[in-house]
Amino acid sequence: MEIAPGAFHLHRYLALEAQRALVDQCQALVDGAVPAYVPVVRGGGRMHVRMLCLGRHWNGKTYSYEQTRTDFDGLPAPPLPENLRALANAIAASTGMTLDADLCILNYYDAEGRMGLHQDKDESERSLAAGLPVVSISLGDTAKFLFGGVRRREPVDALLLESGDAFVFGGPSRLRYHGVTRIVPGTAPPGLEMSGRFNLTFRQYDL
Ligand SMILES: O=C(O)CCC(=O)C(=O)O
Repeated sequence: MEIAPGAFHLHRYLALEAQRALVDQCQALVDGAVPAYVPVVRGGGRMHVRMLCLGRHWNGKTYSYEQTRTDFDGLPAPPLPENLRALANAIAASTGMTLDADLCILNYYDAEGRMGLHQDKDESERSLAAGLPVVSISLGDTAKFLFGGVRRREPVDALLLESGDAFVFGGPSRLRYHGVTRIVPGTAPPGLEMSGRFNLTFRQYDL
């Protein structure tokens, strides 16, 4: 469903089996040799998610991308797995947009997890100007997601992102503000045997 020009909510895009495989993969990644961590952003605030960047690392102190986690432990960002890249590109294509994803921010939200209203604008100027989409995949507990305009003060729509949903925003919607106000505990499909929520957002840094 197109909720704004260039913004699509693909409800239940992924079948349960596909979600299960992704949950296992996400769990292995966040517990891997380069583990997820809680970023501290400029100004000193701790984020309310555990984050792992794949392909490129997003530095929460400088709001820019780099190959190693200089704001945390100096470890290199793990590569973006090919199956995840292909999935993100296919989701973008299903909305009529083109993406050759080269990075993913994987976040884990526990029952208290949230993310303030923000724009995704740290990719290259060319990528942003081209409106290359962000592709988001949600797994586990439902999130209350806010999607606003390109200025912070504009009104926001509230929608629920459920397990298996994809959300794509590109073109004229690429710089819309968005955030997560809360997680709804206990709403993950029982077959996933998980609590909390994984969210993956795929982006293409440059053309
Ligand atoms: O968790 C979500 O649905 C949104 C994540 C997000 O906004 C981000 O990673 O920039």
